[in-house]
Amino acid sequence: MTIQFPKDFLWGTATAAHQVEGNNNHSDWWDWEKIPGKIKHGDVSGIACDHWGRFDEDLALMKALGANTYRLSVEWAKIEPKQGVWDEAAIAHYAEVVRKLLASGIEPMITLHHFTSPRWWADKGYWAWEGTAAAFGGYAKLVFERIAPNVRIFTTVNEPLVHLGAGYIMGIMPPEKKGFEHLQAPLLGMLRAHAAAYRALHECASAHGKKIEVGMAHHLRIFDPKHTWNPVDQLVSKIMDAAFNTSVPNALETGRIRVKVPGLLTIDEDIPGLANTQDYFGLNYYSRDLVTLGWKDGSLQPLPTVKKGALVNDLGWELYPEGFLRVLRRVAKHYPGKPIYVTENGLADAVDSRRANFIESHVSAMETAIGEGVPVKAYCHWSLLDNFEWIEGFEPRFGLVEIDYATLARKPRPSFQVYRDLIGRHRNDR
Ligand code: IFM
Repeated sequence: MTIQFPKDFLWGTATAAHQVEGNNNHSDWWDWEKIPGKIKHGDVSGIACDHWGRFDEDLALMKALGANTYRLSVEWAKIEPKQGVWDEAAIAHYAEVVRKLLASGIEPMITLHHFTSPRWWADKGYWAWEGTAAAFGGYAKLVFERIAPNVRIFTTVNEPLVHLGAGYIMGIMPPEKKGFEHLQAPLLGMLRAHAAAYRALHECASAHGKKIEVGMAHHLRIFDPKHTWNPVDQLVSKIMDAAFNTSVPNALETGRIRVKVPGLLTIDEDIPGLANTQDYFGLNYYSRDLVTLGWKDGSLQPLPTVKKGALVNDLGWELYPEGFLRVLRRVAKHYPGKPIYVTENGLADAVDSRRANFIESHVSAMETAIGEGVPVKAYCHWSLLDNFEWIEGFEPRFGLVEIDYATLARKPRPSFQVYRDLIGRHRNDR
């Protein structure tokens, strides 16, 4: 099916500060990643892709791609390296980045928190610290006023449950807490901080006579039962789906966070000021898990597995474009009328043998959804550049553009041209 994409549809790419910029030396990750055994091959982010120093070169790549949006994160640890101390050079840098993007007809989408945190705030207890909502709200205000007064789309937190799940349940990212019992305090704190940032951004925008949209970027996965005939697997996949996919987005609508994983976790709290704090649905979609129940760390737990024989990416994640269509339909049904921005979608593919097809099949799923009336308004491919993939280090290659980490030279992959041609066919705003 070929349909007309909406005239104002945004086509582009996404990155995150720590993964590409380099020198994030006031952040929690800067210290943590240096502890032996934390990151594959002992990689450390270091200079990363030097996106900080080579932004003009990367902007030229975005222009060559024909993009009209770029989702980036600004780094709280660089902007406020010590509590209450704002770094003027960092602020000026980001303000310049925003100015250059706008001048190039590329609409910036700004994320405030993408996994990494200022060291001073980490030391106070991250999201669970009682001063967090005020601190995060103040940071949001600063970002709007000094960096992004002409930006329309803001994301407060990237993938809340991936970030908290890895840091507080699985213990594989800072602050390395392991066990479901650790989740409640940071999750509630994060939701309060989101509400504070949502308010701060909107208050600043109205004071400037601007209309903005604020939300989160939710990582939604398909959880199907491993054995479709097995009622236990059916139940477990439903539990995973409710906890991981719907608990936080629902909370931003209703003001009440409810997470239930029987025997492991029950959270049910009202958060004042949280209701109606997502103006759009930010969607990161990658893959599906086939879920079953099994023993892990001494307890019976939902276990994700990958379909036998499935086409996978270099990290072993199933490539499943049908899931993208399912997720888009579902978001449209559950949050009627809300614009959907695909804030991330991509794959690790070092030899670039699956990326072109991945992009085409996922855009085609989006086309089908739009044809059915699903209000998708943006697609950001993850990622513009190869980058530092957290505990996997630099090995996975998510970039449309290959980075030679010895020289930092950029080389567009063949799939870059495929995406460029696709944008050329579908962009309607010029
Ligand atoms: O690299 C990450 C990104 O930081 C968050 N979303 C998923 C990507 C690929 O794993």
